[in-house]
Amino acid sequence: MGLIRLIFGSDDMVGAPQAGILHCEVGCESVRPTEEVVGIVSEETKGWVDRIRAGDVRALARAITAVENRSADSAELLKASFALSGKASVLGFTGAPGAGKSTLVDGVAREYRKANKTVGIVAIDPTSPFSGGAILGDRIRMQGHYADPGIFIRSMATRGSLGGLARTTADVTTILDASGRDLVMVETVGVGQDEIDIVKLADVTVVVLVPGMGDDVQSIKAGIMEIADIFVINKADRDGAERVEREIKALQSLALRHDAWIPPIVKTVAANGEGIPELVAKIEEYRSFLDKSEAGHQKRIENWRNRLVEMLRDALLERVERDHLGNGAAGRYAAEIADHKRDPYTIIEEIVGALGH
Ligand SMILES: Nc1nc2c(ncn2[C@@H]2O[C@H](COP(=O)(O)OP(=O)(O)OP(=O)(O)O)[C@@H](O)[C@H]2O)c(=O)[nH]1
Ligand SMILES: [Mg+2]
Repeated sequence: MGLIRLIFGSDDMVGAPQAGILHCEVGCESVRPTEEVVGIVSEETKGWVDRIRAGDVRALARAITAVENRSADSAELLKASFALSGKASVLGFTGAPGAGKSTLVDGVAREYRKANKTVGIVAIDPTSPFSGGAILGDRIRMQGHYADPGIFIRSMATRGSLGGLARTTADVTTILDASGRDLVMVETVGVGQDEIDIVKLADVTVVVLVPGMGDDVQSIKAGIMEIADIFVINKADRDGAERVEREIKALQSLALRHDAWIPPIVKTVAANGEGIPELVAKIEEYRSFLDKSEAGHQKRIENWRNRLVEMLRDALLERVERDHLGNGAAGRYAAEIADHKRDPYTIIEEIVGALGH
């Protein structure tokens, strides 16, 4: 149990805030920060977070950029934001390029807006160096939302992502969550390891397939069966939707899940909104399944176990690079090893042994 540096004005707080510091030993889960972040966070960061919470879109955009660039102020910002996060539902959408993910995300966002829910969208741009067009495409398709402050859209390039794409996406999600959005949707292409890591962030993962993929369902089955909570067969206006459905069902009969949920299959025509209300209903059904079954809590614990290890790996490596491998040291070690003057095992022992000193 940690020290929680927070808060004023929460109803269900355990104990009274003492100079802004609350020691939490039992029932920490019920401690929900609401209004202000205090403690070791600087006044400047506090003001920044307050502006984000108040709906200042520029402050939010600047925070996301800081996190993407791992700029010096991002660590403090994330600490402050984390305390305020954990309330949004995170929905992941993944599928092949052009499957209609952006159109679908757009439709789902509109549907949630009807219920007055606020939405943050992170679209991960495909890795191609020529993908400027894709970002633009997303912007144009989603531009209908631009006038609506209830929807915040951010495209993120996969290239040049510092500290790993999955981690950056996770941190951006934390910022959007802390900004008070009810939902955060993450769109990512494909089912490579990176994407799987990204959707593991999500409470609900929607895998988007389209008719005419042929053997593709087969070839990506390991990935999609592992991550899909809901299948969407988009472009159901085209021939072959039934075939894709049969293929998914066949694979489902072989797949094992840790929980009792059988991922439903929803057919949509995202381009004209058909099937979107049904999809939202399934998303909500799964969310309440997660709440009722404790599976959601377990899923979050499991995700954090993985993320913690990743974060620790990044942090340790960063530190080793800074303290032990700078000023050409890495090159010197490498040359010594290549020339058989020293062995790498001893060098690693020395470096690791020096950590913490
Ligand atoms: N026929 C048909 N076309 C659709 C449907 N949904 C989307 N499209 C079209 O498919 C194309 C790709 O849609 P996007 O939403 O950009 O797909 P995406 O999966 O986000 O694409 P990337 O992000 O580039 O991987 C667009 O031209 C859409 O208008 C649908 O249900 N039926
Ligand atoms: Mg897209």
